Amino acid sequence: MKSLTILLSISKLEPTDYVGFTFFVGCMAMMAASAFFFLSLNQFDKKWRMSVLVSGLITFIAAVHYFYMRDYWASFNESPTFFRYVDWVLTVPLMCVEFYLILKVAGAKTNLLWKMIVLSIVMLVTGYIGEAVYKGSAAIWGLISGIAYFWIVYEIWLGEASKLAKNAGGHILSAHKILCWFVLVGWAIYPLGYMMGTSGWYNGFIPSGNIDVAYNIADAINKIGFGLVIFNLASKSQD
Ligand SMILES: *C/C=C(C)/C=C/C=C(C)/C=C/C1=C(C)CCCC1(C)C
Repeated sequence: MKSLTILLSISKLEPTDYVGFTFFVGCMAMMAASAFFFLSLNQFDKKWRMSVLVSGLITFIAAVHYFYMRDYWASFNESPTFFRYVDWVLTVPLMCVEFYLILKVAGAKTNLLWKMIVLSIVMLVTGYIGEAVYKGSAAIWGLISGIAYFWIVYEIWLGEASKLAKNAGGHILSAHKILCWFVLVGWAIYPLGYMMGTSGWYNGFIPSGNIDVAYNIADAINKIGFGLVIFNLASKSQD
């Protein structure tokens, strides 16, 4: 029903609606970044093209979701949780694919790829259950999601992926390290947003409030920033 109303409504953005504004800016930033990545493709060696293409796909998928999320927010003044998670479940596994793609040169095997994809999907599906389905037990679902998140962090900082990056050295190692910081710091904004929007043991010290601004800022930093690190790696590895 709501999705039908979205299609039919001509939603308007109020000038005082700063949350809606961040959806709008998010949409534009993701579109601009996608154009940038796609149009740069030809300047790269074949072996880097796939990585840059995936960077563009990540921001493009996000741009489309931001278009809908902006509309949803403007129409209902409610968090577009469903669109948010559909976006994440498509883009986060692609970010995991990026780790694999840049480490392939150093001999990364597809089992690393699948491990990262499965972990990210477990993280997001359990997060969605806690945020939208069984809100009463948000803390437990968040915990399961958090374990999957830390597993990913472990994998890239200390596990197989980090060993491959060390073997590769040079530009690949430096890019890998920056991406590791994105996952540890940039991605940590999401569980904080989750705790702001759900109830659990953490409510005593984490303020509750609208979580969309936090998610929107995090998405812009993580998706565009991540893509630029890959872009930079591809440019440097040209010569
Ligand atoms: C572009 C979108 C990105 C990088 C989204 C990342 C999302 C997360 C790292 C979400 C993590 C969560 C937890 C670790 C626990 C609580 C539930 C989530 C799904 C918000």
